[in-house]
Amino acid sequence: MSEQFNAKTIASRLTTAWLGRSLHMLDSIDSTNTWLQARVNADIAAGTVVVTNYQQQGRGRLGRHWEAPPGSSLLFSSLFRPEWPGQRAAWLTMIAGVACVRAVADVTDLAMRLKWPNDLMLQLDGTWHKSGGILLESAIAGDRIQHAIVGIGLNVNIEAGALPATLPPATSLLLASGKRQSRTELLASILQHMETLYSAAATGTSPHAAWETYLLTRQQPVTVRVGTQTLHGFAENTDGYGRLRVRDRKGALHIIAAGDVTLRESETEPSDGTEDSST
Ligand code: BT5
Repeated sequence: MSEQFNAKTIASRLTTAWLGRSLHMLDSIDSTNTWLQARVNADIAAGTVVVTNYQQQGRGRLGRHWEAPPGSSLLFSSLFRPEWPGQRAAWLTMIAGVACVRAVADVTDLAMRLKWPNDLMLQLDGTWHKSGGILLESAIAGDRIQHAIVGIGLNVNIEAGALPATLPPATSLLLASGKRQSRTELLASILQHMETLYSAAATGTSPHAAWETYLLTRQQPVTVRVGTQTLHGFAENTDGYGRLRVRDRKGALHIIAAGDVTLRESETEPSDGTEDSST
């Protein structure tokens, strides 16, 4: 029997002080990020969370789609009004990533890891698969973050045949653990970890050190795509704002704020440094 997943069951498991205490559960919606975006200038409280069973237009970064069959996944967004310096926006992605890793460890016996900048990864048959993603949308005025909407999509109980055909390959907690998992327990735990990490960040404690310990994308050969540019190099680590530090084979250091990364098993790819893949 599938678990009850509604506002009442979620509220009954919630341990947070403020995150998710205002919670909207909608059976079907275009996108939880879009829903909050449309209301952000109204008098909607920081800590508001919107959850859905199905998104008709789930979004990834750069206009990409997020796909999940009805009732299979965690699909939710949280609103924050941090008023932190703009450079710290990536802290919210870090907070969400660390919270997911810790919640998955609490509720299941799986060791989730993170792929820069926003992927939630699980190992299946010895290779890393994408099991979720984070979509951060923030508004910065002057040097301050006015608001930030943190959307999380986590593949909980998606069966093999229902996964989107993607690169990196997709998986779910069900497939990686061999059993169905409770969306309610996972959501309550993610929100608790996010609240704890956010409260620490609000008083100046960066989530960066914790985030980096879970990051697969360091001390690794990588290929990074930023727009039409492709860079082959070695991901050394990240800086305090979450930017990836990649050393190319000529020894030059590239500091990358946003892009897509492929982990490379070995240094077999051609080319040094950057190339333009648009030609
Ligand atoms: C992300 O973007 O990974 C961020 C995904 C955030 C989704 C949540 S759901 C709740 C909230 N409301 C929204 O509308 N969005 C957020 P990106 O790094 O751009 O990756 C997108 C790519 O992931 C797609 O182009 C596909 O290749 C792949 N993909 C789509 N659905 C997937 C899934 N269920 N599992 C794994 N990969 C998927």
